[in-house]
Amino acid sequence: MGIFSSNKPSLPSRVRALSEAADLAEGRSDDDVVAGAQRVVRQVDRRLAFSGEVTVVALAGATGSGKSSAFNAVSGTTLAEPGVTRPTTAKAMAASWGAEPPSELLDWLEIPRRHTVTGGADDLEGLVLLDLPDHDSTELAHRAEVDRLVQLVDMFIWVVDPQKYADAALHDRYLKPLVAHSGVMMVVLNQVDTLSETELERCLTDLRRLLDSEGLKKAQVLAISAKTGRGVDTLRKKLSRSIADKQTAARRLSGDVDAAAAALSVEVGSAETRGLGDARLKQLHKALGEAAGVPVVTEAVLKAMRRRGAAATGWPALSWLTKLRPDPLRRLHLDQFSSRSKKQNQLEPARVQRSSLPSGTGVQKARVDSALRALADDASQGLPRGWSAAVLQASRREERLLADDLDRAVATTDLAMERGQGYWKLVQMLQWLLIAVVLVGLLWLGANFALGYFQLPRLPDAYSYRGITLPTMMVFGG
Ligand SMILES: Nc1nc2c(ncn2[C@@H]2O[C@H](COP(=O)(O)OP(=O)(O)O)[C@@H](O)[C@H]2O)c(=O)[nH]1
Ligand SMILES: [Mg+2]
Repeated sequence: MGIFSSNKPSLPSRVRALSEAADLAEGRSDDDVVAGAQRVVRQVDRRLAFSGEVTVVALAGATGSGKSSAFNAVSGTTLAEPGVTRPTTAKAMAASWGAEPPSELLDWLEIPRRHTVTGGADDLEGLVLLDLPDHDSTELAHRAEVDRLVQLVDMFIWVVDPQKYADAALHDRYLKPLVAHSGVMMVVLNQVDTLSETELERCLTDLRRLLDSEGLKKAQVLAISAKTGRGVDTLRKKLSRSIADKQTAARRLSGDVDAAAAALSVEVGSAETRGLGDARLKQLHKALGEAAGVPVVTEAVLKAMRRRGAAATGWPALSWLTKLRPDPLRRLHLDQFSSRSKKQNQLEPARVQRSSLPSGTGVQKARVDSALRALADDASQGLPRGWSAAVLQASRREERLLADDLDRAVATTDLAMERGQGYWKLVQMLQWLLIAVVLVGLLWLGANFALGYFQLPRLPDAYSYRGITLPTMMVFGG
């Protein structure tokens, strides 16, 4: 699948491919995985429909890590209330930079509390900064809101503090599952004013090592103090850069497509599609032919052909006797006259009547069955179980029609009984010629006998060999 190549096709075309794959996998692969892929397709379509000029960045983290403080420090406002008595509101808050607030995008994100940041430098133009609820809140609704928005935002800033940066709740529940999005992820170590420089260094090294071990090498790490303002400028610069190339949203969505495609690919398998083997096809065709009565027809045609050949080429004086025997094709109602043979007034089956064929026996049907199964097994080799079951099912879907089609195929086959009869004519002509020779010889001998009786001179001997005359030769030779 092109989805995994390093030289990736465009995001829209990859989404269409994912959509098609998910639709095809429906009912054949794990329902959750398929639903997940379909959700990603919907989300990408929705997000791409909104302006690419806007980048939505979420400040997320544990209670008291300093999300609200960082929000205020970056925005240069006091919109967020740091350190308020918990629980705080379950809803996220948004601050947007730029002349026009992206209302429709915020509607889609379902964020009711919105502010527009005016004044100051416009290096953050196009940024929508979200202050999320605490992911470790005792309130279920808060955690649910975090989980919902984590699916939708373009970029993450995980705010951690020196005490809880290695917290398993954060790493296991959020960071590791978001590995496909490490390119749009920052981990900000806040409250560094509480650390000595050596402690800070040790802390940063440990955090980096931890993230690397989780496969989050691309995630950026930054130390700030929302209180003293240390590192906040750097954070703003990094944000500004992420916004400037306007690719952050696409990068996030691309990660979603990658993750969904990878999950789906496990369900679909990566087996090469094999063609149908010749030997297996032959086996199936043979079984089908037998079930449809082809050998019976072949046998009957052969017998009929022999009989007719004998009738046509046998001694004309006796050939009527052969015609008295029943035609083997009549039993199968194969003795239909084709328009062509009617003209020639010749018995010639052109078509087989379907109703007259013996229907396949149990053995023959079982043979078709096993040939079909062998073919389906072959074709679905290496596929996950749901898919090989689908192949087998598909191979049987037209089974009812198959019997009909087979009957029709046999019934509409031209038996070509008129072929190969040219030499019958030749033999027939030869027969009559020889009979004529015998008759001429007899007449000749008779004439000589009559002439001798009346003591008249006999006919001159045209030719004789060792005393045997030509008319005698004609009679016996003919
Ligand atoms: N020393 C210090 N305290 C901070 C810093 N950032 C936030 N705090 C304090 O940590 C507490 C929680 O901060 P808050 O922004 O409300 O965290 P939130 O729960 O993640 O939104 C507040 O009392 C802040 O004053 C910082 O950089 N240094
Ligand atoms: Mg807060």
